[in-house]
This record gives sequence, structure tokens and C-alpha cells, in this order.
Amino acid sequence: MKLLSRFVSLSYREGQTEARFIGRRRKISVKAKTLISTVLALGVVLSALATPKYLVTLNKTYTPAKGKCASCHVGTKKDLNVYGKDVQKAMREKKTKDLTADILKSIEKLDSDKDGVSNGDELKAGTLPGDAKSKPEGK
Ligand SMILES: [Ca+2]
Repeated sequence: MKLLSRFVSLSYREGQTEARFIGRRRKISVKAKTLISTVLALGVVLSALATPKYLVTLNKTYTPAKGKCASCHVGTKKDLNVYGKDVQKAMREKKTKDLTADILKSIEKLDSDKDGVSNGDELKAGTLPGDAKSKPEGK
């Protein structure tokens, strides 16, 4: 004898009753796994595409906004260039992990990469204050 409900299959055979979950419940489970995987994958993609908050602060402080990851980092790596290290040092002195316009302004007269152009002038020109090979034309 076999009874079938929406979620449970009941079988009676040779004195034994067997109940097991079937069909729809399993499909929901598979859908849930797919949904979770999709949400996680989407989150990873979106976080990679999102503008890091320090870069947002940099571009709000210096307009027109020309800051990029390489303003503070070596290429696309996490390693800080000389300007990034000066930013980090200024943040440590202020005992904060939040980058503010005041912190950026406090080091804009420095010339982190020693190319003869101040950090502030480089950021306003869109060149890299942490790379001596990058500086405004004619300077
Ligand atoms: Ca410079």
C-alpha cells in the first residue's frame, strides 16, 4: 500500500512502514542551494565592483575626481606605495581607520614620491603621488 502526500511518501510493505520525503521538498532544497550560491556569487562580484571607501573619500576631497587604486597602492595589489604609507601613517597618528578629508589634507604638502610635486598638486592633476614617474606635465 502506498500513500502519497505532497511532501511525504508512505509505503507499507511486509509489516514495515517507510516514510520518506520526496519530490517537491527536495526541489525546494535544490532551489535554495542555487539561490544561496547565486547570492554569494553576486556579492563577491558586487564587492569587487564597488568603489573602496578610501577611494571615495580621496575623490570627494580632490576634484575633479581622478583618484584610482594606484594613487595609494602598487598596481592592483594591496601593497601600499610611498603615498599610501604616508596616508596610513597619518591615520595611525589620528588613531583612526576612517580616512577623512582632514587626514588627506594633512599630508598634501608632502612630496611622498620625491618627484618635486606635492601630493596635493598631484592629486588635483590626476597623477600618482606615490609614483615618481607619474607627475603633471611640465613639472
Ligand atoms: Ca610627488
